[in-house]
Amino acid sequence: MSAVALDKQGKVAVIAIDNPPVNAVSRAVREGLIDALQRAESDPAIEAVVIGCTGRTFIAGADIREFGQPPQAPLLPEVVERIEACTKPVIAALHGTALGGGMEIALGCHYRIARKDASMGFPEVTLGLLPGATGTQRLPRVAGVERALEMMISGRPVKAPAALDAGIIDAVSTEDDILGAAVNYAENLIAGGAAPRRIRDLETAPVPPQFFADYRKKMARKTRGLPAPERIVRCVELAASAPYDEAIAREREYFLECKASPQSAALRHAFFAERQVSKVPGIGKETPRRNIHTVAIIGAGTMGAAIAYACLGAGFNVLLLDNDAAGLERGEATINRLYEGGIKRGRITSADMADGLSRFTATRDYADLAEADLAIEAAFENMAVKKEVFAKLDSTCKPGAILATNTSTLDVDEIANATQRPGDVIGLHFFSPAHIMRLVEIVRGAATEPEVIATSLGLAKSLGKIGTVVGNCFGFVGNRMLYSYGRENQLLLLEGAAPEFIDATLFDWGMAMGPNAVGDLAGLDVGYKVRQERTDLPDDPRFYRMADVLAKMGRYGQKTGKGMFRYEPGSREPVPDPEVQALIRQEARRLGIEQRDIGAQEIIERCIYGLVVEGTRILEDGVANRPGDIDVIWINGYGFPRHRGGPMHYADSVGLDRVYATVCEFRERFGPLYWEPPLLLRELAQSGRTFAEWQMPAGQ
Ligand code: T1G
Repeated sequence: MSAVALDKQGKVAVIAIDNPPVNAVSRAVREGLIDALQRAESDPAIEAVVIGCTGRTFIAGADIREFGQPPQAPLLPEVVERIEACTKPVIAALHGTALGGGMEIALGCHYRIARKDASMGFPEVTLGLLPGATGTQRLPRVAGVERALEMMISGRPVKAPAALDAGIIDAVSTEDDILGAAVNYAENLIAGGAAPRRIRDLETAPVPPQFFADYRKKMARKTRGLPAPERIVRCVELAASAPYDEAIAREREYFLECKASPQSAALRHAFFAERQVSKVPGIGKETPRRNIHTVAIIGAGTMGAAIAYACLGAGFNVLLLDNDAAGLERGEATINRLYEGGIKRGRITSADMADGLSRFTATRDYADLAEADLAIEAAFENMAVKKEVFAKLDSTCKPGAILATNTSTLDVDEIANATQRPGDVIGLHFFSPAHIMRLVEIVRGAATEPEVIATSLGLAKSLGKIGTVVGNCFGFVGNRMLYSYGRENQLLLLEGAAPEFIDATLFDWGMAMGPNAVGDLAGLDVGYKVRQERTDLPDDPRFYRMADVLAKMGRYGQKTGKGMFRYEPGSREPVPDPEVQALIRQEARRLGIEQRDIGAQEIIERCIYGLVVEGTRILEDGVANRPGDIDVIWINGYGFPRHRGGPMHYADSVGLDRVYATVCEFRERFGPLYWEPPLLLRELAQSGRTFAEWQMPAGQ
């Protein structure tokens, strides 16, 4: 079946693209478009042409899957120019999410009409690219330099009414049938004798000379490490200063540079990896899902209240239980505060708040949870407390209710076995702040039913989060790897690297925050308590030594005004503390560690390869379904730089042979306790394969 159909309605030709799921502009679509346009243009009965799409959206972009292959003619810029050169008026009919190459096709048309609920934009920068099919030259000509830069550098779409105001489209239709509305629009153009109107013939409105320099300064912090934003600015400068054809040639050159960049490869990997995570072995479209209408959250602390707020925002009925009256009040106050903050930032309205609170109930009585479809325990991180809560839930909640724990490290099977229904028990590890962080680790217990997993995946999607299914081990995937990353940080401190240098090195490398600043933010007491509960810590007095020393001194971090760093009252800015430096030297002496100068490269390799080695072990243990899932977890839960693709993709980009050689060197220098190379890493390195090519062995 052709991806492009040509139909005639009176004097109007209707070209309809049908390339599910999002009408991406594949090669077949590009060929079909040119062919259909050719036929419409040569048909004397036709006086105008409409280009639209069937299905849920207008074209959502070039087909990203083609980017890994050599470009295939006809190229998208050629298709756009061909549309614009048409001698008859061409009208774009926009609905759904008209994005990237789809918007470039729309701007190649002579007129544009959009359904009122349509959105449109240029998200290429989120893939490390720029609009490479004349978008950087057309958008500034219709929307102006500032609006064009804002849309292309942020990648954020705008709704149809805003696009109309900006001059990007010509009309907004309230009709569902946008193709029909576009045909009517075309008929009116014919009746009015309208001619083709080409954006390339417009001039870009001038901007003050200093504008671009100021814009570069403004965007620098947000776009560090990324080549595409700077090239987008250069293209827009050309739109305001150079002849169209010269500028288009440079746009193509810059696009190819971006497409070839490791950053774009990483961002495209992240895009697809985030869509792969929901494909879980043993869970298919045929797996039943349980209906979730009412969610009970047990524990009204920071996490519980934020989870409750997220569930309210997703339209669920929510019960919040805490056995402590003051704690429950604090939880309710937190939810109100989150609503008020959302209203202040314009994210939600007061009607949303009223609607949410109408579905909210606070209680101290487990009996009120009897009809909940899902209970999420967010109580104190202590096994005895969790077992007590689950025993109560087991005896209270209706049959078929899902019982989830928000534990970040504890054994989900042990919790499940505290109930008579282990098949209904699962881990839903939210990340703080739970209403903002997109990641949820869905921890499958040994007994967890497939439909409970499938329902949890659906819940994550309803919450607008990325649910990654992981196995049950200490720390699951994210926190298990965090121990390797944190361990190396702690060892580097004892060996002589200053905390502020470690943090600056990893921040400059791309991490959202340095590990020592993160420790002070989370609270060194939190990690200390978890380590006290563990019975499987390495027999190594250096393991998290400084974190323990500081925690025992009451130096918890921001919450106590000092931890690894000092904090001025009211400030969250970490300040190096000579007292900590002295403490580190003292502990190093006690441990017989001779301190030395340590360079940035060693810091990066030891912390990041520490993640890669642990991630490899996680794959060997079958705790993650694929390397991409590990990447998704670390990008969305721990601030790993998206433009490096996650730990496993990053290792592939370095080359597993090089990573393996470095790990072997670390084993020689630091011993096998932490640096024994996993067999899988050796096998992949020695066979010249990548993590991306690796598949979980069947049945694991
Ligand atoms: N190419 C190929 N596949 C795509 C795709 C694309 N552009 N967009 C989505 N898919 C697949 C996706 O992998 C998934 O596949 C399915 O469609 C549903 O997607 C030259 C260079 C449109 C808002 O960046 O933002 O144009 O997992 O789960 O949540 O200048 O998809 O089912 O097998 O995300 O409803 C620019 C990317 C490209 C838009 C829909 N365009 N897509 O979200 O569904 S570069 C984009 C999205 C470009 C030109 C430049 C979202 C969506 P599977 P989904 P959704």
